[in-house]
Amino acid sequence: MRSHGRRWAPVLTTLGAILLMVLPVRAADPEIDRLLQSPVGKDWVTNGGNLTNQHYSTLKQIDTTNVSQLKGAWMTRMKGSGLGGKYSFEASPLVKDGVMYVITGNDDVFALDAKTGQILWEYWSGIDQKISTVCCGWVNRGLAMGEGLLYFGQLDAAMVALDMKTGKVKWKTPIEKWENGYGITSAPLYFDGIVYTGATGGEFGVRGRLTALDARSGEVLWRWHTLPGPGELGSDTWPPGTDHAMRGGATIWNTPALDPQLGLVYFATGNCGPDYDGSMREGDNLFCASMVALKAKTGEHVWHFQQVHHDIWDYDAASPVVLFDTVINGQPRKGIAEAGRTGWVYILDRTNGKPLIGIEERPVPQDPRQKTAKTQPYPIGDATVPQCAELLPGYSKAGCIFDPFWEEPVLLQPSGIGGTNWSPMPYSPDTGFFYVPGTVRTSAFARYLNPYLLGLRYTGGTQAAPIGSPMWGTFTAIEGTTNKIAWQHKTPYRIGGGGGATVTAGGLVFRGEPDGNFLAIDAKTGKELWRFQTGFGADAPPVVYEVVGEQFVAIATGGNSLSGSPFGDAVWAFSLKGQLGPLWPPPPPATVAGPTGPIVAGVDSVRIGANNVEYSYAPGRIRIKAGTTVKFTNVGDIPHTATAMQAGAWDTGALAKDGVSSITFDKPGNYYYICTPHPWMYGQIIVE
Ligand SMILES: [Cu+2]
Repeated sequence: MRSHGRRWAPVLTTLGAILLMVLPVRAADPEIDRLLQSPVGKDWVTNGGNLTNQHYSTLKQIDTTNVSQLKGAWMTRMKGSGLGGKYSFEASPLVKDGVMYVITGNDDVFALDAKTGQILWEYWSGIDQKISTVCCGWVNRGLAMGEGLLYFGQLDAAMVALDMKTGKVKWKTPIEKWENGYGITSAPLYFDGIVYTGATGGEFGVRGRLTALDARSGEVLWRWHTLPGPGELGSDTWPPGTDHAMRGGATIWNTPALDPQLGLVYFATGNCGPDYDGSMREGDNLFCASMVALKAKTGEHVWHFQQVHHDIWDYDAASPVVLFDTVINGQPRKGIAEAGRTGWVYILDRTNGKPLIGIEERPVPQDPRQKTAKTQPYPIGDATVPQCAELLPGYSKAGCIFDPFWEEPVLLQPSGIGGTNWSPMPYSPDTGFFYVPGTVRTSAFARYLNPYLLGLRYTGGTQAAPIGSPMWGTFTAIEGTTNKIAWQHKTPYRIGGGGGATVTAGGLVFRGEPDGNFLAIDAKTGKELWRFQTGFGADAPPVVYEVVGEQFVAIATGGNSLSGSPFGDAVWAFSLKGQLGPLWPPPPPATVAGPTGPIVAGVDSVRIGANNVEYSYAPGRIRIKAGTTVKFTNVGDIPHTATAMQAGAWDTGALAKDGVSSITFDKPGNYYYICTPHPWMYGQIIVE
C-alpha cells in the first residue's frame, strides 16, 4: 500500500495543480454569493443589504408619490424574547424567499412568514443571564446566511450556526470566553464559504480580533489581532518592553464589508483600552479607532487608516464601513467610508486606504500626563454634530474634540454614544449622499487609576453627562464627493447609538425614532413625507424586501437600553396594501441627562438592577431625613455601583449580585449618583 501511495502521489499532485489552474474554485453557495455581490432586490440576505453595507434597496414600488398611503401589513411580538429595559433591539431582519429571520437582544432567533408575520420556528439561546462582561446592554445586531445556515454571535462570545429550515443548531464555536471580557454583538458577514466576525470587550482589557470561520464546520480558519504582538506591524506604536497592547481593546463592533474584485475584507475598530487613561500607553496605539483592510482569504494585512491617534476619549469607529463607487474630478474611484464617534465621516480610497477627499493632520492641545498624540486627522468637510462643549454650572473647564483631561473633570463634545456609534450609515448611489445618524451629548471626562484585572472593567476613567444637560441628535445627508452637508435635521432624541436608516431607489430614506415613530424622508431634499407610531422604541435599521410582487419595509421595534427608549419585542412590516393603523405613543425617552421618575419619600432602601431592567435604580429618586442610612442592594445580574457624582463624596464600590452597601446621609443636600461602569444610570437622594 505504501509503495502504491508513493507511486500515485506525484500524479495526483500534478492533476490537482492542473485542475486548480483550469477550473474556478466552486463556490459553496453560488446563489447567496451572487446576491451578496448584486444590488439589493427582493431579498435582504445580509446585515448591510449586500457586501457593501450600503443599506440601499433597488425596490421602488413604494416611492415619494405614494408613501403617504403606507400602513402596517403585520406586527408580530417575539414572545417576550429580549423584552425589558436591559435589552436593545437593533437587528436588521434578513429575508430570503418569503421567510424573515430576526434575532433579539437575548440572542434568540425567530423565522417568520415575511408576508404575514406568522412565526415558523424559534430558537431560544438559553444564554447565561449572569454574563458580567456585557458592556452596553444585551443586544445582537443581526444575522448572516449562506449554505442553508444562519450565522450569529452571542454575548457569551460563541459563534452559532442554525439550520435555516428548522432552527436547529448545526455548530457552535466559542471565539473566546466571556469571563475574560469578550462578547459578540455585531452581525457576522458570510461570503464564499467564510464567516467573518468581530468581538467586543474594549471596556474589559481584551485584545481585539477579526475571526474567520469555515461556514460549513465552524472551524476557525484564521484570526487577525487588531493589536500587534511583539515585533509585529504596529508594535512600535506602543511603549517598548510592555504588554499594554495585549489588553488595549480595538475591538470590532460591527459587520465587515468585502470587495470580491480586490479580494479584501474591511472593518473598523473601537477605542483603546483603558479608555480614558493614556498615561501608560505612549504612542499612536495601532490599530485602535482605525479602518483596516485584510486579504479576505488569508487575513493578511493590506492597509489601515487610524481615525484617532492615541485615543483617550472612547472615540470608537463602531458603525459599519460602507463601500461605494463614485467619480471625483472626472475619475472613477473606489471608495470606503465610515462615520465615527468624532462626528466626522472618514472617506478613503478602498484600494489603498488613502484619503479620497482629503484628511489633514493638525496639531492638537497637549497634556504630557496623558501622553497625547501631537496631531490628529481632521477630515476636509463638515462634522455632523457639535465638536465643542459649553461650560455648565459646577464645572470649571469645557473643551472641544481632542482636548485632553486628567483627574479634574472636563466637559467635552462629542461624547457618550455620539456622534455616530453603532448605527449604520446608508449610501444612495442615486443621490450620492451618506445618511448619517448622530448623537449630541456633553460628558464630563475624568481619568482615574484603574489596575487591570482579568474579566473586570478596565476603563481608567469615566464620562458622565452632567445632570440637566441636554441630549438630542442629528440626521445628516453628507455629499459623498465633498464630505459636506447637503441637508441636516435636528432630531429630538439621540439616534447615533442604535438606529440607522435604509435608503431606496424609490427616493426614500426610512428611519426609526426612539419615541416609536417610523419615518419616511425624501432622500434628495430631506422633507419628511410620512410618519407612523409603532408603539415601541424604533431603534433599529429597517430593511426592504418583496414577496410575490408586494414591497415591504420592516423594522424591529424593541427600544434601546442606552437611550432609554420604550422597550418591546415587536417586528413591524409595512406595505401599500397594509391595513394596520398606528399604536398609542409610548412614554418618550429623556432629552436631558439625570434620574427620572417620581420622588419617593419615606424609603431607605434602593434596589439596583430590579425588574429585568438591570441598568436602573429603584426608586430612582428618594427624599429622606438627615441621619438616615440608605441600604443599596444589587438585585441585578451584573456588578453595579452607586457613586456620588461629586468626586470622592461617597461610593458603594462594586456590588456583585446580592451585594449590599449602606451609606448614611447626615448633611442636608441634593445628591446625584451614577453607576461607575454604566454612567447612563442615574439616581438622586434629597436629604432634608
Ligand atoms: Cu451598573
